[in-house]
Amino acid sequence: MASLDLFAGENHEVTQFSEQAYLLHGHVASQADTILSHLRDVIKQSPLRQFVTPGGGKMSVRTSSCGDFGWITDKKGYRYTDTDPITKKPWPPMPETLKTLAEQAAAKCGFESFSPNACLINVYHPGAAMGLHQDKDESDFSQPIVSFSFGLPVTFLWGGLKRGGSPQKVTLQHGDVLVWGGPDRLRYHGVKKLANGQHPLTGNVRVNLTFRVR
Ligand SMILES: O=C(O)CCC(=O)C(=O)O
Ligand SMILES: [Mn+2]
Repeated sequence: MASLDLFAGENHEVTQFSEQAYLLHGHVASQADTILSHLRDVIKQSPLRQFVTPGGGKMSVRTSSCGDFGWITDKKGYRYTDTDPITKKPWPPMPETLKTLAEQAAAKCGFESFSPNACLINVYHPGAAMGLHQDKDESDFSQPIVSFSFGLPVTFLWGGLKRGGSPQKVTLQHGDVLVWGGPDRLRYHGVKKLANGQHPLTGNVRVNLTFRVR
């Protein structure tokens, strides 16, 4: 893992963990209070829920979305929708502050034209995990994924472009931002089971936001 000169002068450390995958340590930590309060508003409108995968299993993570599109799964498959299947209303708008922060993080990593129209909210309680998968329900893979993490730390798994092999392990802490795109856009990734813990801002959970161009 290398630190990049590209980011010299920034306060936060950056780790490049593959060709176009970057960990911006603590990058949104100072905005966490604001971001989490926006999320509370979103979740009041479109509640967290445990989706069922096409295979019939219930996901351990609790999910909602904001933006023009939200990611869903049910027996029919994985996809984006413009309305929340629970409320039957459009997904809550993506708060401008969140969109701007995600765009700025992408731009720092060389993705200047990123303008996300979907933000997936994942809330992990202890024991929740996400298996290795690709983010491939979007239509433009030239656009990166930008991911914010809050609350309890977790081990993020960074695999290859195909299944198999042993993934790299990257610890994600409160306020960390991941950006991946270009040749790394379709990498398999996931998170290990969340361990018990307490965080001053989130209690016993980890919150993850992924910003995408649907
Ligand atoms: O929780 C994370 O860090 C990753 C989430 C993820 O990969 C996804 O929602 O597709
Ligand atoms: Mn993913």
